[in-house]
Amino acid sequence: MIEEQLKQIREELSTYIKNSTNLKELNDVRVKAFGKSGLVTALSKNMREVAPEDRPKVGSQINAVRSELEELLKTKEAEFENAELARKLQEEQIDITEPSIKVEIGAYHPVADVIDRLTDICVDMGFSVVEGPEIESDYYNFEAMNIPKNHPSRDMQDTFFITDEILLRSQTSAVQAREMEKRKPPFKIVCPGKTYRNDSDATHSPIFHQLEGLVVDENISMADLKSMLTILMKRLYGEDTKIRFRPSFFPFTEPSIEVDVSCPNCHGTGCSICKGTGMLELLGAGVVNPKVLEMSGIDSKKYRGFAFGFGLDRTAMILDSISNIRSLYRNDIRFLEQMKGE
Ligand code: FA5
Repeated sequence: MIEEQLKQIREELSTYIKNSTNLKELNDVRVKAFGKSGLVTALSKNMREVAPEDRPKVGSQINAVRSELEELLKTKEAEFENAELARKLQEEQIDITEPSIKVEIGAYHPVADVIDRLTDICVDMGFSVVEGPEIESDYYNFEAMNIPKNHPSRDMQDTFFITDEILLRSQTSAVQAREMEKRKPPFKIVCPGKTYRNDSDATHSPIFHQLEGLVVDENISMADLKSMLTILMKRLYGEDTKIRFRPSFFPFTEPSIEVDVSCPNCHGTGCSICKGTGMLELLGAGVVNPKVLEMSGIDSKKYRGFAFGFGLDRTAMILDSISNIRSLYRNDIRFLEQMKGE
């Protein structure tokens, strides 16, 4: 009797397995066979009804059918899985001959690049890099720099005032007094940052960038300043760079100099960019006026200093042969593309 049932179950379930068309249907057959109330499970439960002497034989017949069905299920399952894998491989095929998507690589802005290069050279020379506020007080921008209120030397820098006492800094020299108040000599600092003046032509922009340098120590002289600047310029522009030191005037340095390098446009022959001189003014510098040291609480009998202020936009123009300062700020993609280099 049970043997008859077993035969019937075996045939019925094998047909279901063979005819199933997907994994879900196959799973339904598995439940139908081996689930809690599955057909094969029920047979095993009914073993009590089999005569004891027949039980081993019937038991092994049930096991044989169980193994056979399990094997069929496994084979069919593998079939479905392989078909699915083949489908995926076909659908998700990557065409390695197709041209790849171009990744656009940007470039450093010439001014950011110059800031990096100059600060790197200065750090190599033992300078610390500091920052100062762009919205500055009249005191730090002018008075602490030995430029009293109503003094004619203020006219050298056409300044954007916010109130009578607050302004957009017209020079990074404003960090000098801030740092002198904070630090004990000897020290060497550089400060790159934005500066603002009411200026606009081929070499002047209302927003531009400077890099201030200040060294305070005993026995500092003009010779130290000149040799330091010469090394710095040659490292920046190359060994054969033409540099010119000119006497100048700044209220906060005494003596003062201005430093020029050969014009990138005419290479020294004279053009409208360099106003016919063949050279472009790059920075102001000098030996720190003892009054400035004293105002910030540094003993000018013991310590001396030198300071310099690079115009970074001009430094970039010379490095990258840019003839108009406005090109740096127009955001013209054709110009920026050229800055990518190789
Ligand atoms: C100063 O600003 C002094 N603070 C520099 C200094 C520092 C002197 C420490 C002594 C000691 P000057 O006004 O010359 O100096 O400006 C310095 C440089 O900034 C100039 O040589 C020029 O390269 C750049 N510069 C000045 N005005 C502009 C502007 N409107 N646009 C672009 N660059 C400018």
